Amino acid sequence: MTATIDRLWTHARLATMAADRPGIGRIDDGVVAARDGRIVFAGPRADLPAGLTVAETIDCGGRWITPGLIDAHTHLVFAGNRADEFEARLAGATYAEIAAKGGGIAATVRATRAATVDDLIATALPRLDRLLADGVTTVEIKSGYGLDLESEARMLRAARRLGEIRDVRVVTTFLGAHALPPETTDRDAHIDRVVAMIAPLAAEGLIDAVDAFCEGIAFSPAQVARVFEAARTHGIRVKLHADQLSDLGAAALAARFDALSADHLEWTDEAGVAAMAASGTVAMLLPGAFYFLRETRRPPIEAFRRAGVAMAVSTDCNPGTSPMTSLLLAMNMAATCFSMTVEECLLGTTRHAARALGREAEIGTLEAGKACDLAIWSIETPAELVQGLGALPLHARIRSAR
Ligand code: DI6
Ligand code: FE
Repeated sequence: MTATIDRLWTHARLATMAADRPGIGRIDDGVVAARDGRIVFAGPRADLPAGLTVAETIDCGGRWITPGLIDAHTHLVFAGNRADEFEARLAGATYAEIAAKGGGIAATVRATRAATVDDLIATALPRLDRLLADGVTTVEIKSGYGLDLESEARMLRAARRLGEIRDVRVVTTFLGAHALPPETTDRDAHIDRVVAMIAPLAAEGLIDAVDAFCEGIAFSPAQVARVFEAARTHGIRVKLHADQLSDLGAAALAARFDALSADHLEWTDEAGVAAMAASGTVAMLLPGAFYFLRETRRPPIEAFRRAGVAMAVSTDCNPGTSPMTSLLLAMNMAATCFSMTVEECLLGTTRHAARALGREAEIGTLEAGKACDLAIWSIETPAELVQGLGALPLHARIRSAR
């Protein structure tokens, strides 16, 4: 414990989300102390060491403090929009029919390829700002609408720049194996190109993780495995869009490569759950896409609980299947659509989301040593964060306060 601290938040109720207390780690008369952007103490006021020199004290007036929220699965950077496709689906067209006519992901690829880095930043900023208004301090952003080296690089550069323009931690994921680009019908040839993109993108510091879409309409387990082998060669961790629309054994494939997370998981079977439990792979649940596509098959939440698989929740913000820019709303959908508890939703956007990004040593809980990323809420009880539909309960957002 350092004798001097920069900022001390007092009269707060804390949800530390730390594993040393049950549930959300509730502390009723809590304080958080920070120095050089790091938490040096978070706990009951009575346990705060005496004799500290405090530069600034902030009275929270009984408000709640949680770790800054983490949106650990987004496609935030893209150009254009697909509102026309939404209207067509309302009139009866299916996602597959729209894709067959050159819509769907291909439409976003066309718009994104035509956009400059500045264009991509300008269109992503309002979405990012909406997420920040929900107390998000870390956001993962995937590529995957460029599908050639230059366009993927532009997306990832735009993502990195967003983290400089706004006070938010950005984690980037290369999703070159998202869809087949319009110039080819040869899936294996696209995988060859994706594999070859990893080295130059990694050399430019643009890749924190590698992702793929394992699905009948996207890439097979064998094709995904080739991408993951290449990622492994470069020492880059992987994650996977797995078992969203059908069961290809994708969750087990992710586990075989020690994936940080397997995502979606509506069709994951018991073997997949067991494999994820053994590898410590996080189950990333994305109720926005489930809701927006009016899916009916729910991920095996009860099996994840029984097996002790950590569950995370994110927006999956994307123009086609989850045009959602509220992580609080994603939590509500996880509760209403997937019957997750309030505690699971909150852990799923803090401690477990940090794990899904491989950043659990840095963020996700209020504990000494972690970055001082805080969300301060004008609420009476944490359940309000999950209950609201479009509410804006955030009082203040602190990012690594100095
Ligand atoms: N799964 C999805 O739901 C999105 N990507 C993915 O791999 C769809 C993205 C889109 O339609 O633009
Ligand atoms: Fe996604």
